[in-house]
Amino acid sequence: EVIADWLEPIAEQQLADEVTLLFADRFGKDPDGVWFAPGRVNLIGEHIDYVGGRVLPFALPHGTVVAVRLRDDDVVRCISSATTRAWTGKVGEVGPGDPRGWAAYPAGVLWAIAYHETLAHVPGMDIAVHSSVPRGSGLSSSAALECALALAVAELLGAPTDDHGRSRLARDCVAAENIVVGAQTGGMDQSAALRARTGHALHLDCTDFTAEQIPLDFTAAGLELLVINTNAPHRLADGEYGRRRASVERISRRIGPRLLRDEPDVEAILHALGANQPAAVPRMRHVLTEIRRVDAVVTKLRAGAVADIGEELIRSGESLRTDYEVSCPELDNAVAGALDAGALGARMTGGGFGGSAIALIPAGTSDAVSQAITRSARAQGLPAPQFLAGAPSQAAHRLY
Ligand code: GAF
Repeated sequence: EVIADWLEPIAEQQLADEVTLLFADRFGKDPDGVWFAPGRVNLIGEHIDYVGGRVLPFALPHGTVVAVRLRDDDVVRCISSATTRAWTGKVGEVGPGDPRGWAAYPAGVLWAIAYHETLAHVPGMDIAVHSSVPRGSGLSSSAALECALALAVAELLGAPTDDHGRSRLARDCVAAENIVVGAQTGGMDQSAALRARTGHALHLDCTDFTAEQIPLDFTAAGLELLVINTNAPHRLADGEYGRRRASVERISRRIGPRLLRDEPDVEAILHALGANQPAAVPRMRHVLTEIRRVDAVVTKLRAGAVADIGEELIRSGESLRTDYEVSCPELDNAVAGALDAGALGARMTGGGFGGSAIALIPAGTSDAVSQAITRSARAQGLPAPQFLAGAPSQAAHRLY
């Protein structure tokens, strides 16, 4: 008998209490407030945010909280419940690659907010971080940290936090990641953390970052969305992600948004490309077909046919595995195990090379499916995965 490892979300009140305790213990005062931002999964639209595709993420109930207190000087102090490594510095000293380590995320956000003049002046502050999103799980714990802090700073210092304001904050968080952390990620994760809505997926157009909310109710359809954290090591900054991005960015720009997104004859585009760049054909086949699968899923969701998106999820995962080559044995096991155990669809989610998969399963089968995946992971000598219930949840907000 195997026991599947389930990760329940920590209640917001408890997260707030814990981070407040940490803050008071280390800084000797109470924070001005506590802000929460969620982790995310992407339903479909993988590795196309950075070529101006449309993507469909939603927010998880799991998230990261920051407790913040503004200071009278320009000193920034960052601590986290996840590490004893603290950071003390000044916004003016932050820059590309500096600081290194986890503090690059909060320091980078403050730097970007100042750099883009989202706020005229970013003062010093004390920051404590605490999270229920497993790190390195491909569920965007780093975007959650960035976005919780960005919202905190905006609310404390009076920057707009309506949807337009949030989309500017998302841009700041992306800049933090691209420039200070040095990871060439797109804008999907930060947009999900700041702009998703309970019971909806965020249909985000990554050409101009306009978005619409698509109702997404698995329960009403008699379904559940199982999230499988493979516990395989996963690193976005370590080259493969950037290489994939570089391999399609220039070609996508040359093809242009009309052919990239609207031309029905994908084979004709690939045929023309194959004449002078045959090696790029599989990568671009993923991009072009994934863009069209997102459209198909949105059409099905709008028609209330949630169960029918399963086949698109399967095709997306196959495309990521064979054409884009961003999967790994742990992800393949999660997907195959879920489908064998009766999932209607399953695929890797997020950047890949480890991280998490999602599976669309009939309601009431999550125990059986999670046990089956755990069993086959063990049989193959892979790390025991961890399971989360994927209920579309609320974007970043203030807890108190
Ligand atoms: C990571 C990145 F951060 C996103 O921008 C996106 O490219 C995703 O991988 C792949 O779809 O999460």
